Amino acid sequence: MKMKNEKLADLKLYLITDRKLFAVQCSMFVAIEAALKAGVKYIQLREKHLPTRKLLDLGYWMLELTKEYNAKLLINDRVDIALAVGADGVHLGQKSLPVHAVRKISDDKLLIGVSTHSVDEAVEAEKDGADFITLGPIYETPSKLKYGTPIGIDILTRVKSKVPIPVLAIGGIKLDKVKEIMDAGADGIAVISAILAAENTTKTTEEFLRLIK
Ligand code: 3NM
Repeated sequence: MKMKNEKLADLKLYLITDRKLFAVQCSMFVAIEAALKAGVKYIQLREKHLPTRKLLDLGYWMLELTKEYNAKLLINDRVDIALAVGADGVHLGQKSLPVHAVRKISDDKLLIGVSTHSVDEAVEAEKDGADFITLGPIYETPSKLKYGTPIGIDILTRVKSKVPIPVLAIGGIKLDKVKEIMDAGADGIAVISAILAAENTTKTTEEFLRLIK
């Protein structure tokens, strides 16, 4: 447990991938590398609807890249891919395998994050043994329907009073929202578009890191 808490010390800014924001895959790598250079320490490979072997190859690539910058790689949903590539962890959705089952099949070797969208889901994830959670969508996201109605910032305070594990706010977060999110008690922030679609990835990432501290 101590080792896991130490590992989570850098979990302030969690960058999530989305190949659909890029015309070609190599541009995504360029953006991710810029964010890593700027200091991001946690990346989630979240590429839905890719054939398993393509995802595996992408996982190997991403692991090489994140290792170069001493950052952690978590794989969305796919415990099998996380274990096969030797990733640091897995990020589970509400329909993924539950945390206790992942702990069992991974021999407790993976860091486990869980996406939550309400106080109940947050409490449940913590009870089930999650190392950290994301909570959202806090604001409107570019694809509203996919992530649901915004839940607002007040829920961060309520969840923080009930769960001791790190809570990262997610959903529609841009630089101008960081202060109110951190003031509401979040431990950090998870983003896709604010960094991956930024004109200047390096500057934006540095600014996020500065504001979160
Ligand atoms: N999960 P952006 S919101 C992947 O609420 C994801 O669980 C969410 O993208 C949740 O930073 C979201 O571009 C999208 O708004 C985050």
